[in-house]
Amino acid sequence: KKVLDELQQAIENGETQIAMDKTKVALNQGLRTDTIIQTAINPAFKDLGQKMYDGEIYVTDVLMASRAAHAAMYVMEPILSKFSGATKGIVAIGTVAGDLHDIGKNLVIMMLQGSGYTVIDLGIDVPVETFVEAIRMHKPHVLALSSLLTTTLPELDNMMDALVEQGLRSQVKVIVGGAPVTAEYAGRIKADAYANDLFEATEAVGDLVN
Ligand code: B1M
Repeated sequence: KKVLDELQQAIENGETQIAMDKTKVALNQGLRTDTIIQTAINPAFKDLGQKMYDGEIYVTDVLMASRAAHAAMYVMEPILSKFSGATKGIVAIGTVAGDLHDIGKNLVIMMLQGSGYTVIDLGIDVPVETFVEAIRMHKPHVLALSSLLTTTLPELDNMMDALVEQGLRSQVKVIVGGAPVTAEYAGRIKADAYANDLFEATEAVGDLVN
């Protein structure tokens, strides 16, 4: 679809207004949010990641693109988060300490909310202590941890240790995700689940609360 190519391009160019307009056009054409995410937003960042790695673009370019993507996501938010009814469970989510990436986490949040979960978003660069505090305060069924950097992966392990040390391990299920996280890693640190994308994340949370 032409409009999805244009949306991808607008995101890569950091053109916020165009990204919002193209998202509206795509929705008006009857395209589904998951199609928009998978066919325009994800490829934009795959492309940007490669260009960033190759040194063809700067971090500031990626930051501009992130703003455009957030704007596109904001247009889809009312659809992704639309749900009425009793909550299916509480999920506390955050990006681990030292890590500022939140685009994927925010997509996961929208999808979870749209599927009927109450989500407590602790934001980015979240220290282990804050997660622990949130578990005590909100008693979530699931703790969802996002890590996008290989350098912050050990934070996932630290979090699992903290849960055991604080006597909270049996009170909460843990799901981990983010580009460098693998099912193998999740198994090694004894997390309860791993998800590769927002769809898997929502399905896995469903399994964990039941
Ligand atoms: Co960053 N960055 N970045 N960056 N950045 C990566 C991750 C990188 C792979 C790029 C590269 O070099 N090719 C690389 C990491 C290398 C590594 O660790 N091996 C990298 C680097 C190096 C850096 C900096 C160090 C760059 C610098 O300053 N020199 C710096 C670090 C800052 C920090 O965090 N301390 C940095 C900064 C940034 C920006 C701020 C510019 C920006 C982030 C803006 C923001 O998030 N608000 C940014 C971006 C955008 C990226 C790339 C290009 C795209 C990430 C993204 O949003 N993807 C990324 C390259 C790449 O991934 N291809 C890159 C789209 C998003 C929808 O996908 O986040 O994977 P993703 O989320 C998916 C799944 O992973 C999963 O579901 C999501 C939706 O399907 N998922 C979960 C995610 N969390 C989940 C949690 C779950 C379940 C599933 O439950 C718990």
